[in-house]
Amino acid sequence: MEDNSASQTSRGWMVFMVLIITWTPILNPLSSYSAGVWTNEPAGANVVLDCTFSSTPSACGILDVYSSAAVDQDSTAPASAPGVMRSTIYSGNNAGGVQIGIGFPQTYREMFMGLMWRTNPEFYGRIVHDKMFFLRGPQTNAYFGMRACPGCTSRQLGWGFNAANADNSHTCADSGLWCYPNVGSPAITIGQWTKIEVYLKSSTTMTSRDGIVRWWINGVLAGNYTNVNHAPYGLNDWTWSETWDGYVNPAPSANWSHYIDHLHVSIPGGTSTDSPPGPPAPPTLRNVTVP
Ligand SMILES: [Ca+2]
Repeated sequence: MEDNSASQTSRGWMVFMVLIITWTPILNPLSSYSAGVWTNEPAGANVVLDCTFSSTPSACGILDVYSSAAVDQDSTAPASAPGVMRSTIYSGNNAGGVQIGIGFPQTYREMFMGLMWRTNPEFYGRIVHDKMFFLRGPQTNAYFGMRACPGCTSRQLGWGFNAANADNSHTCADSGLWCYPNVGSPAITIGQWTKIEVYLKSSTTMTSRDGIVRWWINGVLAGNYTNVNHAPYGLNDWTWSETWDGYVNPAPSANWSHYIDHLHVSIPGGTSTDSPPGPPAPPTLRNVTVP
């Protein structure tokens, strides 16, 4: 015989547990960001910049070249609400936006960056790639941005080259000028907050094909190249620039805005001289006593 009372009790518990599981994310929607935001940051990395944009970029030591960054409030910002940095090109203009950046006092062989970012829903985009931020060093230039797809709601984040002195045509598309996400295809959605993480390792030389670039979208690995030529003289610069400086054609018919909630830069592995490996250390000579 079935025990109806026991069955009713267990069914009641099951309904209760389902409700708890169902409602927990709604009751605490941002817990995954508040604890361990940068989940792909190498362990032990030394933080050199952590900016909440609760005030101007300069409050974090970031230069605002044109004094055009706006400080807005957005309670939906995932990492450090409500302060956010806004960069806008206004409807009908061929120029606008910001150039903000920071140069570190020394160069590093590796660099990690975490960025919490979104556009506004009205963002349409250029007929060329929409440049966003640069991670670079002396005599090198490369950027992350959205592949050209004006008007698309779903966009692809890739790595592009801006310097003629690095040839990556052996591994990247468009004669080495555009590196697609080659692992996964997590898209970014216009208007929605997105967590972008990047890890870079300098190549030994401009032709050694042993540099590394990886990037993650909302924690999911999107791109992983381990044979690039980039930043052989080290990494020491983070810059955000849409390069909206006079050449946006056709001009936008609505305001286009980028928002940055939080920027985090750290140096994995310290300043190890073995990253990438250099020549072997000179041998230690010892006196040998012959009996
Ligand atoms: Ca913030």
